[in-house]
Amino acid sequence: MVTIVSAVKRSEIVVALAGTPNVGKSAIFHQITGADVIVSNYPGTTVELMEGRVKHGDYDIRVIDLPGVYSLGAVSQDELVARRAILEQEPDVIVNIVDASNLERSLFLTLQLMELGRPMLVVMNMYDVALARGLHPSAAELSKKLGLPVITTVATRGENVARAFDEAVKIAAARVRPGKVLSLSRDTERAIKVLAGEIAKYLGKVPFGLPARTVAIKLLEGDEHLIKAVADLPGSERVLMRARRLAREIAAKYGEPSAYRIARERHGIAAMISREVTETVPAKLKWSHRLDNITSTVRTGVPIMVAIFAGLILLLIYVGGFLEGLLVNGWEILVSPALSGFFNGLGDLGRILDIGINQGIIGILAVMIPYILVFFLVFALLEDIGYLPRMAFVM
Ligand SMILES: Nc1nc2c(ncn2[C@@H]2O[C@H](COP(=O)(O)OP(=O)(O)O)[C@@H](O)[C@H]2O)c(=O)[nH]1
Ligand SMILES: [Mg+2]
Repeated sequence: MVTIVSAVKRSEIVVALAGTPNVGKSAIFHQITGADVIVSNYPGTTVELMEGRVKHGDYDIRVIDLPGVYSLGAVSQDELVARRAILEQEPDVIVNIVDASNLERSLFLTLQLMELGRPMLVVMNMYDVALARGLHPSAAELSKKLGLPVITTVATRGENVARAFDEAVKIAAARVRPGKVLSLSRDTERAIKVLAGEIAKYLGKVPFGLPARTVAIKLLEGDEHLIKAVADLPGSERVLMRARRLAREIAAKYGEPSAYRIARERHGIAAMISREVTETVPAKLKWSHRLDNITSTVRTGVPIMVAIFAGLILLLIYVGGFLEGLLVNGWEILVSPALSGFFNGLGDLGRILDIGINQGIIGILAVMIPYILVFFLVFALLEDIGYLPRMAFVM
């Protein structure tokens, strides 16, 4: 017998943007949706949710900008809304925006989003910031680790955003679900397996159509929202009791509440993936930084200081000497004869004055102006370019 699966063409696709705060979610949301945006409170909460509509090929797309959160726990209202919006609105694709320059922190949320088992795309934004910091996270490597498609973007410049959106729509239309499960520690996985077995066996149905493994993890974490959802179902008592017992065992073994233990294991996975997919290249220093480094470390700074002083002395000898010759000769050829002629006409006193004034002025022209002026000009320049404090530093 052939089962005919309903082939009704879905014309509406719901895309949910999820990510930690400040990863560029809004920047991407506005580029995708343009001006057609509705802001409303999520039902029963004070948390604002933005929604935009846009046409894409045959599809009407509804884009939801979820609150930025670091985790999908049920602790803060933002977290709960982000989670409820995903569980209740059933987006056809979750677009998880991560920060390429701080992957580790972003991936903690990614791991939790993956557990929801919905079609998903990872957008690695802030790629320019990562590169500027000498970080080269590889989209291909990350994709391999997560078992999800990954696209890099620079939202502020609009780079790759249209491609990411195309890809998201494709994933939604094809309903590709993440195939990969990232395992926690062996002990935790054992508890999860036992509890997931109980859930499958005793619970009439799984809340929100979540995978049994995910519900098991949430119950082990003592997640209020999921506990409530499970409590309404037939067969819940046995499952919840088992969950409490397993959570106590984890807590006793590790000396911390099971929720902390599970969070710690997720952090460990996030850190490991981030390390493994990111190549670190020392960022190219700007020339001013390099100059700063070489002038203010002793090994290179002292020779540079000696060279600058030697240069200053040579400059004084040559430029000062040249100016001295110019000024003294100029004075003696152009001014001195006329001055002497004038004073000599005044008799003996005049001759004495002539010698005094002439010598005095020649002294000024020979020393004060050429050497001291050059010296101060050079010092003013060194001060202005900021060398003097560096020189003081190496001394
Ligand atoms: N350099 C750089 N800045 C970005 C990028 N994407 C977003 N930003 C900036 O990062 C800040 C946070 O972006 P926003 O979209 O508000 O983040 P949200 O909190 O995730 O909604 C804003 O100042 C953006 O202009 C990017 O790819 N590169
Ligand atoms: Mg935002």
